Amino acid sequence: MTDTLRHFIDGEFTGSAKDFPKLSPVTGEMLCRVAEAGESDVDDAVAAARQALRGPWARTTELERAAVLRRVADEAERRFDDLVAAEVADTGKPVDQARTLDVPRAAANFRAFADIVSAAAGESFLTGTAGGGRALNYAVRKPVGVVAVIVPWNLPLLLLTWKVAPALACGDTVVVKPSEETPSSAAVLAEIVRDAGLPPGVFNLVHGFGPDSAGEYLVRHPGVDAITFTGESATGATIGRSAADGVKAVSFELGGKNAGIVFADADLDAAVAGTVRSAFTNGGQVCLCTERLYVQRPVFEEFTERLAARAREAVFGWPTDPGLTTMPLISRDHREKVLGYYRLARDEGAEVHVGGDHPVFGDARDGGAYVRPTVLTGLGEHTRTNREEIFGPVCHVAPFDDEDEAYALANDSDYGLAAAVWTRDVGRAHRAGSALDVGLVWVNTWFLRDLRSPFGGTKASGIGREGGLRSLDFYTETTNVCVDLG
Ligand code: NAD
Ligand code: 6OD
Repeated sequence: MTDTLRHFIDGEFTGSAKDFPKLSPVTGEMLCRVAEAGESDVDDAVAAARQALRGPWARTTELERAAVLRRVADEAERRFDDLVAAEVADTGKPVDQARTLDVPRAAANFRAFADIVSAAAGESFLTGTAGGGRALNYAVRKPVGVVAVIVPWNLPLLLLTWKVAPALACGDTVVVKPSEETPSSAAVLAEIVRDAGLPPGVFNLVHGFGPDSAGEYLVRHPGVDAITFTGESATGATIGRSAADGVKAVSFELGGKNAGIVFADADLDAAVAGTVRSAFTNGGQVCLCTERLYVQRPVFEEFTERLAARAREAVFGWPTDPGLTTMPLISRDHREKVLGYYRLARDEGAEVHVGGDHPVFGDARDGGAYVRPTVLTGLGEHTRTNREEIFGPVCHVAPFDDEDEAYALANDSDYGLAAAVWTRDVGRAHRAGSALDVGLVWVNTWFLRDLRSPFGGTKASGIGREGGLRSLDFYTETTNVCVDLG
């Protein structure tokens, strides 16, 4: 791949005066160059999106838009291999994972929101009037307008389509900006929506960075009505300030420092296997990953040793190899950050049971961004290692004695995204759901998704919820109509 990836504006692929290189996380070699949008490109994309709001798209019904979304899903399935290739090239993730998680979820997102918008009921109330008659109140959902969709690099296509699908279902138009690290699957998606018959200007794509680049130009653009953002909490705060100036609606899905809790009554085989997934999937680069694990004291040592043993067996390879349990981090910069946390953990007094460094392959992968999965113990709750999001394959394990202590430890965080609880006690399973100050609690599982359910975080992990009807609430404006029936 040596071409320059271009923006997609008003139904056409367009370039820019500036571009930047995209490097492979597997080897560090250049994969392609990518156009970097300047202010005028972002102006063009927003203008196209605004214009499309006044065109045929504005006259579509919910069922017509649902039919378009299903065509997009069909087309995504037809382009399955292209999407897998794009996602694997940009991230270095195992082909097996892209084929079973990332790419199927793109089609599923379009189908789910086609169903959700088709089935959504309206609201109406009969109201008494002063004269003894009746008035009818009913709520009309309208598109919120032009939505800026800004997403990160860890699950690029899954996260992009998670926002584009409901926005289109609601009749909005979008300008999307994928991460500078993962431009390729978004470019294939532009071809897919075009070929599925989406009118020009409804879906626009600009590439570039955040500050002083496409991201910043987009969020402060007066033609943008709403911003849906997934990424770091600090970036969310910056975008929030800009959104406040423009009085724009925001939906923020931000960082996590998620707890896992393993009670002594748990099925330990399932808890170990589940924690291997929750700590190390996607190289630990999932906002929902477990970075703090609390294990009830009677099983603490056994559990820690079993988790470390599984991490020691980590399977490295090339993305096309079967059976991989690892992948590179997204970039050398991110690898430096994660290795910096491995050093910090040692400086803060951690015992490193496994990992804490990077593998050496003796081949081209030494130019890539690999680190070893890492299991730590021995750190206090207020160390930086235990408070800051690392976003790598690393988990600190600490003991607890009783249920209240477990919840207190888990809740003692600036973040509040997700928790994974392992227990056979049904009452405790439900108590955990209420006691944990997070947006998502999984019991005896992790990252099991129903796209109709609410998704999002508390505290520094986000603002608002998406998923199911929550997404329809964000991607629409509601007008209440009150008619005096006499
Ligand atoms: P990031 O915040 O650095 O970047 C995310 C996106 O924002 C990128 O497209 C980037 O170019 C853009 N951006 C950066 N600065 C900007 C600015 N000033 N204005 C406009 N756009 C800007 O995040 P990242 O490093 O790409 O992703 C990792 C982070 O994302 C982690 O913190 C992770 O927890 C979080 N995340 C959260 C969720 C969730 O659902 N809560 C999901 C995935 C990832
Ligand atoms: O499953 C989803 O819908 C979702 N938004 C997942 C986020 C994963 C974070 O990295």
